[in-house]
Amino acid sequence: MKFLHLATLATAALALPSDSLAARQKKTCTSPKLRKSWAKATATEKRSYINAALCLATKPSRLHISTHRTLYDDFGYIHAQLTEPQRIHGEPVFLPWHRYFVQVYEDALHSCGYTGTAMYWDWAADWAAPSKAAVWDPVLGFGGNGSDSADGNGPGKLRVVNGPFRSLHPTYWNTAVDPHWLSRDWAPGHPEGGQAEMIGNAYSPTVMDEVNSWTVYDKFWPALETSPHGAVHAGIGGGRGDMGPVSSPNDPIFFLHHAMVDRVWWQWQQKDPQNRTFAYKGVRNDGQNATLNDVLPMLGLAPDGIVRDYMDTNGGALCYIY
Ligand SMILES: [Cu+2]
Repeated sequence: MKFLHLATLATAALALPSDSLAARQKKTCTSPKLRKSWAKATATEKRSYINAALCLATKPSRLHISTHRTLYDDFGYIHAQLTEPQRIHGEPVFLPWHRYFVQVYEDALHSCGYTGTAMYWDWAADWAAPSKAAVWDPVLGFGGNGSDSADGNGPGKLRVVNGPFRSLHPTYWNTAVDPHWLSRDWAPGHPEGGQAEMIGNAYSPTVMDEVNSWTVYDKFWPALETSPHGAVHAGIGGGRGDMGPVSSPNDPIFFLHHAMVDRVWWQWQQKDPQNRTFAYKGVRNDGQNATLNDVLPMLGLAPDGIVRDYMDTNGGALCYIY
């Protein structure tokens, strides 16, 4: 028994470098692709993106587990599994892990015929009236809020009733198998108290200036993760929508949100590339100091990565700019 355990550990240790090597697919990045804002993309680009996002729900799962069958469900599942217990939030790996995750999603869209790049929702530009943003367009967007009156889900989840994703039927709610229709539960605004809808005040220019004013990574990432990032999740997901629980990649808007988080980080890095591109510091949830050699687990959805290869969007395993 003991021998078996040691053997397993040894195999795991041996397997790590080659897996990571495969993950890196290191190539020189000579012509980085430009990631666009959804609001600025053409109708053709939007249609193509939406069709590929829908196609993921027709592709087989890569995970070989019996509870679900599609590549679409893999994303919500992986994110939930890596959050309970916590391995990807509240620690320095938050930014590079989600950067890699968005890239894995972009690659999956390519397997569904999409030829463009990941796109972002510039919520910092839309903070005062987030519900009016182009991303919620019922034809060339992700549809709108969930509805109290829509049946099919039960009372705990507000089904999205319009837009191209209204028939999405995610398998997971948090880590539990709980098939339901895609749900959203936008946080209402309180104009009398100066509170914007969807908790927009938490990603206002004032807040973004504060976040961006930090000059060291271990102050910058928690500021970005806690307020703007968390508020957008809670503002869209509320208590009864998919962006709330840890299976949040169920909602396709997750990837436009996280591309925006990635863009804020990228812009921060660009302000002082020499010092910030590989700036990576802080304490991990296991109490150890974070290092550039830390692993980015993908649980079989894609090869595990190494933080170092996901710090520079213009080198390592990546090749894009914003
Ligand atoms: Cu996350």
